[in-house]
Amino acid sequence: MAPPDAILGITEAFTKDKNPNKVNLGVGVYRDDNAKPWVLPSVIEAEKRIFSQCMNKEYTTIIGMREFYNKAIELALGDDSDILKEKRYTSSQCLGGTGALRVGGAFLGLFWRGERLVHIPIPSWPNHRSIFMHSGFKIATYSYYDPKTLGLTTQGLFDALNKMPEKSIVLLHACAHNPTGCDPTKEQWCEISHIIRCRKLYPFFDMAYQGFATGDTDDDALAVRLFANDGHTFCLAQSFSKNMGLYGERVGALTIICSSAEEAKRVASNVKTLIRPMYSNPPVHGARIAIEIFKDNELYKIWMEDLKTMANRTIGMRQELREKLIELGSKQSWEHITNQIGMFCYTGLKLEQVARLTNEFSIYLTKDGRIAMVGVTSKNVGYVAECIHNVTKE
Ligand code: CBA
Repeated sequence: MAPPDAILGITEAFTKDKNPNKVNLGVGVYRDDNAKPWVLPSVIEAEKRIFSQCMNKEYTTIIGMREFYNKAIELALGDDSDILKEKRYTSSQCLGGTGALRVGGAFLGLFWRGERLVHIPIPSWPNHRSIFMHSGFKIATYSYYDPKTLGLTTQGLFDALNKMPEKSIVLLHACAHNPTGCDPTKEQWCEISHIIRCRKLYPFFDMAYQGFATGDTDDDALAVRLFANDGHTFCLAQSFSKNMGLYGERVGALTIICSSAEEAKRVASNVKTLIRPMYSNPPVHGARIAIEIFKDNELYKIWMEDLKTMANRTIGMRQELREKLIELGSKQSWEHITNQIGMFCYTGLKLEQVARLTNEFSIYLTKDGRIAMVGVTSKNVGYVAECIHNVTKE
């Protein structure tokens, strides 16, 4: 038997639990204040429009729908991007962010496996390691987070980048780092870009949370746009699972930024040869939803509001959770709960404390102490705070 998945395995355990107070803070999926899945109003309207058009169910192309992937990359780079004007890129519709990472990994693996290492931050989303291993790469790690300060280890990160062998692939979380919720500042991103250029490293951005960090898609694209302006070539995996709430529809995009339009054509031809034997072509429904939202100004505005609704509810819950812990008399500051951004809070809870939360109180979270803030609601925040206080007081 293989072990259960570090994140999705938690939902399986949660489902079996009979405790009426149980709370699932494992997987990063947004919940409304009644702890129910939330279908975005923009998505509901987009689906109505799709159904009214009685579209056929034909296969799309190997790399999916042009209207989708062109708008996806525009969202990431901004519509005035030189890369787009010069056609120095190739994009493909993929199966969520995971699919985009996997196709990108396979493409790089075609040429560089055995030659180059993929460097992943410590900690990172556990699937990164598996995805690049399955793409044929050996994995190395780099310093990112300091458990003592519960924040970014700026110098540790710069030193690690400076020591990487030339031409290494560096996996970077574009925004709302999972699991820590700690992102570099603009100045730190500038320095990261500078080191990456000097060391001739190859960046691979994973952008699973655009719009989820600050509630603003442009602000969250800061790092990717900075690298684009600095002239890097890189891979970018985008997910629309979180920001459009299209989890099970599997909507994502892979873009490979190239040094010329001519190179981009050659890259695109190779990407097609990888996707065809993997899954032939992507599903159409979820991407059609995204297209409806992208192409209509009114719907787009509703989507932007939806994003703010999700981001603001999550930020509000961070505040409440911290206040409740202080009210309960916790001696710790819990400042990091409100300092961190995105879907998750990296609580700093130890393995034994996590085990107690789950075994004694039916609060489910990942073993590294990460809680999905998006699963905390005004109804369960008191219970979550009490239980965290219970396992953290001496
Ligand atoms: N990259 C990062 C950094 C992620 O956190 C996730 C999702 C993905 C995959 C890519 P998609 O569903 O579009 O393939 O996104 N991570 C989780 O939210 C969860 O969905 C999480 O709880 O960590 C998962 O698959 O593990």
